[in-house]
Amino acid sequence: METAEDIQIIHTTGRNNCGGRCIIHAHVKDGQIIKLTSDTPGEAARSGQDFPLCACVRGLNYHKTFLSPDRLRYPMKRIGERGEGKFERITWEEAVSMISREWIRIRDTYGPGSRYVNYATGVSGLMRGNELAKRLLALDGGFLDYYNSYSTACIRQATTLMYGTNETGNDLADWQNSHLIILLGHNPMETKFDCGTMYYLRKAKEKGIPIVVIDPRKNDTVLALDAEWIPIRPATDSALTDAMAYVIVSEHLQDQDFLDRCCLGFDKEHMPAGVDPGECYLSYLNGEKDGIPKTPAWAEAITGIPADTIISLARRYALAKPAALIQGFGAQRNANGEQSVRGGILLACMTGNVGVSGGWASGVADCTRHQNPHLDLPDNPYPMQIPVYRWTDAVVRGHEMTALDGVTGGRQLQSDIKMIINLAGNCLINQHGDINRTKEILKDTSKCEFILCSDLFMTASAKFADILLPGISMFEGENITMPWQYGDFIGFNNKVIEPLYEGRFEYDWLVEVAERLGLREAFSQGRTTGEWLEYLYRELQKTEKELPDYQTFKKAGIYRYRHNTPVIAFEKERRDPVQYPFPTPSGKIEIFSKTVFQTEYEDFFPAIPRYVAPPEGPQDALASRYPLQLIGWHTKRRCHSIHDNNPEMQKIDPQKLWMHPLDALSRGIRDGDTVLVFNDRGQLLIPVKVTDRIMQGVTAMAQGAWYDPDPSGTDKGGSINVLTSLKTTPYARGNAQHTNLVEVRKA
Ligand SMILES: Nc1nc2c(c(=O)[nH]1)N[C@H]1C(S)=C(S)[C@@H](COP(=O)(O)OP(=O)(O)OC[C@H]3O[C@@H](n4cnc5c(=O)[nH]c(N)nc54)[C@H](O)[C@@H]3O)O[C@H]1N2
Ligand SMILES: Nc1nc2c(c(=O)[nH]1)N[C@H]1C(S)=C(S)[C@@H](COP(=O)(O)OP(=O)(O)OC[C@H]3O[C@@H](n4cnc5c(=O)[nH]c(N)nc54)[C@H](O)[C@@H]3O)O[C@H]1N2
Ligand SMILES: [Mo]
Repeated sequence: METAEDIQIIHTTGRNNCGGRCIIHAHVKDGQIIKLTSDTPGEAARSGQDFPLCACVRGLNYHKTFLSPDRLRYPMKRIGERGEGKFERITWEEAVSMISREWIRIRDTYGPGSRYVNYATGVSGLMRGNELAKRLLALDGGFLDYYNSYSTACIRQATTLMYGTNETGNDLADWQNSHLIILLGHNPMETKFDCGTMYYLRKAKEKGIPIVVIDPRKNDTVLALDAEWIPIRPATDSALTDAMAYVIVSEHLQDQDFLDRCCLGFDKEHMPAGVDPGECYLSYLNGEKDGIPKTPAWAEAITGIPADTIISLARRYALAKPAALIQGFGAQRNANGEQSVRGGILLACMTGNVGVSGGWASGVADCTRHQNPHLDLPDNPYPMQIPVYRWTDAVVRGHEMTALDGVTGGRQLQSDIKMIINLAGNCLINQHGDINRTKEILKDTSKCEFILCSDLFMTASAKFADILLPGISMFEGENITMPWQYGDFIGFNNKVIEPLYEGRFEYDWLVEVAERLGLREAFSQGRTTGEWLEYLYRELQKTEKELPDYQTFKKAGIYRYRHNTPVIAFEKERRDPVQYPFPTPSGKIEIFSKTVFQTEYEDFFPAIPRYVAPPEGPQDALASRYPLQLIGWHTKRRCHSIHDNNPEMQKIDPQKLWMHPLDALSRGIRDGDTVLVFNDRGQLLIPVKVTDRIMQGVTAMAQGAWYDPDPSGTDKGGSINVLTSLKTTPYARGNAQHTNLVEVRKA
């Protein structure tokens, strides 16, 4: 019989790139994990917290994903063509020698700017391979760095453009004070940003606060909250916000006092000096230059939302006082991404919902009440950076790239990328855009000469490695985990079991590479991973006085702060914008940006929030050949590409293409049929789910499925990035992976 003494419970937290960071209790018997449980409402209440940091179905299955027998077992070197997936076993000693040799050769041949560490979020902990590799490269002469993320390129840059900061969120508990909540491109029932969002939305619902979801799909959040659903054509949100603005102005519902005191560029009377006042937002809205007033009828033709619905939504939002228009990241991973964000912020300003309880300034809405621990990078001697989504460009034509391509920190890159370090990431292939083009670029070993990967599995990216190393999972080593935007806690990964096979944490072999470079001491400062964690925790304790001692924290696996100051973003700026200016160039919220007005971009980017018909949007001429819009979303069954190889997770939400019944009918397609989805970039096979949960003219498939091409190059895995484009957005140079035109036919 099993007794409690046989079973040891070790506390840990999730550490992939899911905002959830749930508490995991690992039940261990004879060195094996027998099950995982999580935080409960009762436990949370006992420790004085409103809600538990509770694992979802993925969290409770982490061991089944990460300890699967498909794990990479030992270091390997490529023997076939690059990307073919043929490898031969080598020793760790050989691996470290080969890495060091290539590292030095490439540095000495092409210079530090030829070395690049790919975006990678498989280990989103304090100690993570990609950041540690950057640390070593910085000590060794430098590397080409990136800015932006695949997550929030447009929303972060657009929020800063208007408010001068990303700290635009109230605390979530404040939603209880709203009279109306609008979720724009947000599906928190599936996409965890944290454990609080759904808790507080449910409370709002119970209180009777109306909730509206604007999304091309009737997403799981609509169902979970029994919310109102307004379907919209993808990449047209800014046409909706323009028309709502039009209604608000026509009916004199705007908070003119707030606009006059706090904003720049709404009307002619509040424009920056030296700019034609006719460039203001109101002139655009009334069609003073283009002759097109941005009426609800105008927006209906673009967004597919009936004019009456737009009118009623505008009135409700303007009159609710206060109301919260909350943006997810879905509408900004779009070819019109910056504008969708700016449109939301504009409406929050017009309705005076900024700086008030129950309101919401919109934008990315960070609300940082506690600092996270962090490992400082030494100064990078190579000053230039590229937008992250442009790394494939930098492999092909880096030496030509300039500010027009989004290069910062210098005039022009000095080199193409010749070495890529990809540790715990699948953005080399699976999660980056246009897989066929990316493969073609990476296959050519005369372009990027050396690719180093570390992962747990033979992913699509791992297959492109020259040296492929086995990592360790969250159960096999220590780390500290940090929340996303509203966490108010820090977590600890306790070591639960010994590393499987020959797996090693990235830091441990990087120290050996450092040794070969003569940088061991500078790199490691004599610390092991565990010693770094303790050191960095103690550094944090200097400012976060509430933190318990290290051993207590470690044993509990979590610390949740008890003292959180209530935050209403921009309260003082709203009250007294003269004494407390917004951190923008003008000190006001910049509805009109003079900086943008005076800058040259590769593609058109206006100085005001306004709809611009995007490439591959519904109005693109390409729609005559590829008439269906295709978006992705982040499914509950995966964290990006993680868990796709876990059969238990496959059952939860089988990979399917969502298609409206009328679009299916006109193509002779029936529910369950396998279809071919294609455009000029590629094609894939996938079963269809015919459903009225998606708007007519739009199709969708969850992002993250494992790319699995047949010999002719047709993907059988339902991996959306076969169809996505590498074209970046005009201002942020962000990834528009939700903006694609395709056609679908029965296979
Ligand atoms: N379960 C799960 N949770 C996750 C992740 C995961 O992979 N799995 N990933 C985490 C990470 S790293 C991130 S960055 C976030 C991602 O969070 P988000 O980017 O917010 O998630 P998405 O599912 O891409 O998009 C949210 C919603 O936007 C809708 N949408 C798409 N295009 C448009 C549009 O043009 N307009 C409007 N109004 N809506 C649109 C989609 O249908 C979707 O329902 O989630 C995090 N949480
Ligand atoms: N079309 C489309 N593409 C997208 C998105 C989209 O919405 N649409 N979303 C984008 C977003 S928001 C993001 S954040 C990126 C995410 O892109 P990635 O950061 O590439 O995310 P994952 O797919 O989670 O890849 C993590 C990798 O780490 C490995 N891994 C997991 N745990 C460990 C570990 O402990 N050690 C080691 N060594 N490896 C580990 C996993 O096996 C996996 O290969 O994808 C982007 N790509
Ligand atoms: Mo992300």
